[in-house]
Order: sequence, then C-alpha cells, then structure tokens
Amino acid sequence: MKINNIQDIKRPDGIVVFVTGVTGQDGSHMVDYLLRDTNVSVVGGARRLSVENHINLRHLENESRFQLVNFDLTDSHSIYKVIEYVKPDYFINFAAQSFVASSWDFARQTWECNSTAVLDCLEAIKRLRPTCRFYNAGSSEEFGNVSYEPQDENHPARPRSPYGASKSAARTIVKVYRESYGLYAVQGWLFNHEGPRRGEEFVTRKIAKGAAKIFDSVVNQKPVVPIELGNLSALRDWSDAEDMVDGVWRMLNQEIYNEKIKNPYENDDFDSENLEKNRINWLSKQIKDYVVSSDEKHSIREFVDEALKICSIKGDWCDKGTQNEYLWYSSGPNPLPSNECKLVVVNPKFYRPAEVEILRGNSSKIRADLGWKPKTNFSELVEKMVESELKQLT
Ligand code: F7E
Repeated sequence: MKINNIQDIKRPDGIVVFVTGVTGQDGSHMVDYLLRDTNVSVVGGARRLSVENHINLRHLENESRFQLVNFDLTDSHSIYKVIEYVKPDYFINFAAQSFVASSWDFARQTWECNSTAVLDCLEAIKRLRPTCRFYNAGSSEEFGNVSYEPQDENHPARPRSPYGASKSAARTIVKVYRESYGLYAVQGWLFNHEGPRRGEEFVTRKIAKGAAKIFDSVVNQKPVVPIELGNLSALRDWSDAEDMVDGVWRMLNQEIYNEKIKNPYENDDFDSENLEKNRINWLSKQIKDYVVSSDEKHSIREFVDEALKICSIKGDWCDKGTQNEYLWYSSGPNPLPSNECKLVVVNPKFYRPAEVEILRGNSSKIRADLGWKPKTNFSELVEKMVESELKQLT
C-alpha cells in the first residue's frame, strides 16, 4: 500500500481522524470501524519498513477516505508535522510497544514509546491544535497486582511490568493535560482484546495457530508439534478487538452517547475557533476514562480447551500447576501414537519475571453511560480465531 510523506498529504475536507499504529490489530480495526460506521476521513500513521507489514490494511488499497503516512511516534518532529499538515480533529494513539513480555528486555524503548511519546502528542496538540480530541490506548496491565476483583475505574495502579508502568505514567500525564489545559484527552482501560489480526507472539493467537496445526497433523497423520506455553493458570478477561474500538469511539464522543452531559454551547455557532475551544474546555471537565471489558475471566488452559474443541479434539491436563504440566490427547478425528499425544507442554522460558495472575474487568460504567456492549462472547471469539487459522492451512 502506498505510504506518503506527511508533508505530501492533502488534508481531506470535513472531519479528519489520525490513527497511529494502523498496521497493528487495534489500529486497523479502528480504521475499518471509522470507514464503515462514520463519514470521517482517516489518515493512518505507520513506520516505513524495508519489508512491508501492511497485511491488516490490504483491503483498504482503493479506499478513497483513507491515506497512509510515514510516521514514527518516538520522533516528536513526526508528531508535530502530522498536527501541522493533517490538522486532525481526532488523534487516536494505538502505536505502542504492546508486548508485555518484551517490556523487561526493552524497558527504555517501552517507556519512550508508551509514555514519553504520549507527552509529546499532548504537547503538540496543546500548542498547535487544542480542539483536537486525543485518545491514548490504556491497559488493564496498569492494575497489575490487583487488590480486588473485578477491577473498575477506581482500582489503584499497581503495575507489575515496565509495560504496565509505562501505561500508568501515560494515564497520569493525559489526565494532567486534560485538567490543566482543557484538552479533550482520554485513556480507556482496555482489558485483553484479540482476533485473527493479533500478533503471533500473544498467547491467544499462538494457541489458535497451534490448535489449527495440531488438527491438520491429526487429520493428515503428520507428526504433532505440541504448543509450548508459560503460565497456564493466568486468568484474563478477553474481548473481541472489533468490539473494543467501538468503545474507543464512544469515549471520544461522550456528549453524543451520554445524555447526562448537557452542552451549554449547543446552540452557538461553532465556526469560531474560540467557541470550539470553549466547548472542548467545558467538555474536558465532564469526560471520563472508562474500563472496557467482557467482565468474564478465563484461564489459559480454558482457552486451549476451547480452541481444541473447535477442532473436535479433547485432551486431559496432567501434572497440573507444575512446570511439567502437559495436555494429553484423549479423543479426536484419528487415534495418535503415544509418543505424539502431548498437545501442550510448559516451557519456563515463557514465564515472566513478574506475572499478573488475574484480570477481570467491571465495565458497568461505560455500558451505563455510553451504551457500549460487546457483540462477541468468549466462545465466539475463540471460534473466530481458530477458524481463521484453519482457513490459512488450505
Ligand atoms: O499474555 C500468559 C502470560 O502476551 C496473556 C497486550 O495486549 O493485554 C495484552 O497483554 C497471559 C499472560 O497478553 C504464554 O503470562 C502463558 O499471563 O497474550 P499475552 P498480556 O500480557 O495480557 C494487555 C491488556 C495489554 O495491554 C497488552 O498490550 O498469557 N502466557 N503462556 C503466555 N503469554 C504469551 N505471550 N506466550 C505464552 O507462551
């Protein structure tokens, strides 16, 4: 897909949304949502790489309301140039170092991308386009070593990883800019969200892919390669990424979805830049950060069981809770030789230096205030991911 330099972009007429991280799962779903459900134009930011990673954007090749620009969140000039040339009305930041496990190995890079760069975005918006609404991708990882369950908006920040700490710092600075300068700047707490576009290193995609391969091996009598995983007991609150981006858009337009927010500037003429600034300033005092989640928790084991069920395979967990734990093939499309019956094994290299054991959200506030609710449940999500992997086998 053609990637433009920022200065060569022609700003479209009407409302323009700038989305960072568009080659990734959330960014690409956000773009699809905006093009499908709104009439805004979208400019997507992605780093130019020598080997293109535009697989999640291929379907947008001929989309006239979408343009792709060469953008790097960790280069503040890049941020200033986007605000200057694109003049966005919304800036949605999904670019991040988002893999928690890597955040111990690349703590500084994680911090620069997830915290410092967010400060740069806020400062650029404050200086050049204070009416631009800003969303930063917040995370349930901020809750970390949780003190109660389910976690709501009042749960304290107790991060357990450099990633969680970086998202928590970003939340603080977003709030400071909102309260100091009257920016419309929000950061939801998104619990885990998945789908076929998820990166292959994340546990759900790894399991979906592994289950599809096991199915292929069982059916076609090829050697079974077990899925190697880390902490099988961790509990997560998984949603469909497509549902989450709807929550993000609602958070960015709270006065539209929440009738309790009564706008005193409603009948004024918004052509004037000053009036728009006053309106945003007033709104910034009404808006909130929200938890977005399915409100259910499932273990990694349950995800594996559900994924294999879609492939008509059943297994028994043995030596549960130990480093030698494994999943033993009990039934499926064909019998297996006993030296190939291990479907899942534990590999301690996938353990983290500090683990977040339980995450389960309480999303009652966003459901009540903004009318958000998920369309896809846990089983449907697993099915969608495994089906997508099975299709890729053929
Ligand atoms: O791990 C356990 C692992 O890497 C989930 C990101 O979107 O959600 C995501 O972060 C759980 C952890 O996601 C393996 O220890 C076991 O307990 O899929 P994950 P995450 O770390 O929860 C939050 C909300 C974000 O904000 C992040 O950006 O699964 N686990 N065995 C494993 N995890 C991985 N990756 N690989 C394994 O083999």
